[in-house]
Amino acid sequence: MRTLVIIPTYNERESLPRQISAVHGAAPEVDILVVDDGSPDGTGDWAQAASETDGRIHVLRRTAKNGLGAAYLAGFAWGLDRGYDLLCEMDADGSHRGRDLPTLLARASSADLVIGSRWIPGGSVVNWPRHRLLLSTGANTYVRLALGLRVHDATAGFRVYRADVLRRLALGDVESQGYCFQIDMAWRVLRAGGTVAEVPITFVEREAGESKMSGAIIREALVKVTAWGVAHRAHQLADLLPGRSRA
Ligand SMILES: Nc1nc2c(ncn2[C@@H]2O[C@H](COP(=O)(O)OP(=O)(O)O)[C@@H](O)[C@H]2O)c(=O)[nH]1
Ligand SMILES: [Mg+2]
Repeated sequence: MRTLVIIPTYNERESLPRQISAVHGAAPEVDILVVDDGSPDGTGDWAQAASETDGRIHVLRRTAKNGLGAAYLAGFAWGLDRGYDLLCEMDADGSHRGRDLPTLLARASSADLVIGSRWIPGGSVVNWPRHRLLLSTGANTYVRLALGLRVHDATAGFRVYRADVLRRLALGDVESQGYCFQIDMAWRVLRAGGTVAEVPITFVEREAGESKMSGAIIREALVKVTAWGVAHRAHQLADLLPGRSRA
């Protein structure tokens, strides 16, 4: 299986070298694509230099900070064009441990999407402040209620997709920019008839650099999930009305 680990970066100069070593330490055979959005701190320059000495490292340099969703979509297109079988998502900041990657990759033999989950037995979060724990558990509860999504960690960003499921999705229609992208993608995989598996991971809060989580990102997720939920429930209700049946 040819595997590509996509790492989106914005100002991760300190964390990225350690993340790449951790990934290659645990899975030496995988290729890595860094998708940098013009980080002013030189992350893209570092990645470019690293790619010139290690053939497993590649860089996609974009000019403006356009959000996590757009960075991943560009990374998926790059990887699908080059025939990778598995496309992974991982953060640059050390939160997703290299040592958990082989477990996710192994599980992808029997699932279209594998999520590294904090919220199933065996999963955990290290060093998160209370407000981040509440945000994550609250968001996941809301997603389950609004969309009926049977996933425990729908916002998780440590994932493995089988290339064939990504090819079946209309990726050009995905508009989610921030972390809502993760929910959007999990829901699309399930609606396309794909299978989603979760494996427990230990998520470790970053030691260097800053989180890009913001009020705008939270609002985008809340507004979008609510709109999708209303449309989904209206559709379910319409199916129950007399004289209406599923085609
Ligand atoms: N290319 C790109 N990467 C981003 C953007 N926003 C966040 N990231 C990266 O996405 C990953 C997760 O972001 P982070 O700020 O750690 O979020 P948190 O873990 O939820 O606090 C990190 O590797 C970030 O550098 C963006 O707009 N563009
Ligand atoms: Mg982080």
